[in-house]
Amino acid sequence: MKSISKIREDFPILKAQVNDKTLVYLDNAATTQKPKTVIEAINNYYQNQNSNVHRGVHSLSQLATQKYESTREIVKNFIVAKSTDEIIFTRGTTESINLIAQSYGRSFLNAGDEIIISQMEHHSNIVPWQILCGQISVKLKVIDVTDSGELNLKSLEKLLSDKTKIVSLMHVSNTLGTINPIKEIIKIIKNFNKDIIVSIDGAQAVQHLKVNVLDLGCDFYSFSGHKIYGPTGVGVLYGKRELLNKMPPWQGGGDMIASVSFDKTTYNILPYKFEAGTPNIAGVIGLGEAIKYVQNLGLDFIYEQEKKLLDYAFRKLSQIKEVKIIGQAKEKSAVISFILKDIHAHDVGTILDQSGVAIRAGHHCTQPLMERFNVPATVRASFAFYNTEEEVDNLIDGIKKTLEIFK
Ligand code: C6P
Repeated sequence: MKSISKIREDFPILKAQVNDKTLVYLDNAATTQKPKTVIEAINNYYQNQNSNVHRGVHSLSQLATQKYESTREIVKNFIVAKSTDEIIFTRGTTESINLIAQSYGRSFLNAGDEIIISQMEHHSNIVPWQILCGQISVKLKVIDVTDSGELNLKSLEKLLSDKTKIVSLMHVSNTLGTINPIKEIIKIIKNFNKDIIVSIDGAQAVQHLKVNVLDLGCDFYSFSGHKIYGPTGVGVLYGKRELLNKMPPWQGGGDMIASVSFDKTTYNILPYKFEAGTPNIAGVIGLGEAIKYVQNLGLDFIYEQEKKLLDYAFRKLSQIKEVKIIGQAKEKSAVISFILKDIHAHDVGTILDQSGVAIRAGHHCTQPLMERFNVPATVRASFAFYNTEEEVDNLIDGIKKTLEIFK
């Protein structure tokens, strides 16, 4: 197994200087850094393989198509889907969830039907459903979050009804780090009514945990490339083939059609039916490399490494009496949110930045969750396997410096 210092050499940006200090990057939940293999694959595509996919008879187009489609195979194996037909490339988690809402939701739900989400969802798993509610008069119901930052499963059981048609929940919370017991939750939902569609937002999960969509039993699973060490602007929607087959396309254009005339247009087969227009070819190729990188390191190794960092950071932060940690679930991924006395999170973020420490300060696109915990914003440190205990110490030093300044 590679040492962490060797692993860090795979990520050129980790040597960057920020405010005359070596970057301490603790904002991995916002986006992860990219290993050289990903950067090189994207470069190589543009330098040597650039061509459009699925269109050309010429060799370069066939090469680009083969590279693009090989990522679909990599993703299929990575999340253990049954078929590459079930892997749709999107711009990211946000687009994947919008696709589900606009294609499945708009076609198969009726006025009065209900969709269940939770209080901890990211805005991208709230707003697409609210838009749908405005379009077809369906209702949104919300599962509460406990004081420790876990989903209240009793609340879920109370909310399930004959009207429930979709439940859409995050696998791992970007703000609290809570790992939701998704498999158990899906069991509860499907035991209640196997026809309820379960959509999982895996934006913060696939980079930390082994995900097997068949074992989970979900109907849809979404994630973003840039949070799993791949490029921005590319993501995945997994959907069960029988559902995707009966769903209408949500965008029209090139590639998603079988034939077009002014009298009648017929649509392409899966997965192309949902990929209108020239896709993010370089992004998809980069995503394939990113997943290979993660698989080479191994998710067991990644989990162990990040758990050590989480425990260390938790211990160190708990020793500072002015720190209040928000979200203390039993199962957590490597994300810690906290507030520092009454100092605004943005001030903490600015002072940490002066020491080269990058964290996120704000509501993390989870405003209803901020309201639940009665805070306007939090400071969030989120770790990746390439972070070190020394970097956690830099964070702690920055917090102490902030406390000094605001004394
Ligand atoms: N969370 C964060 O700093 P996109 O932007 O489509 O790649 O991902 C959206 C998204 C959806 N669900 C969850 C759980 C997420 O964490 C995110 C993105 C970033 O927490 C940016 S707000």
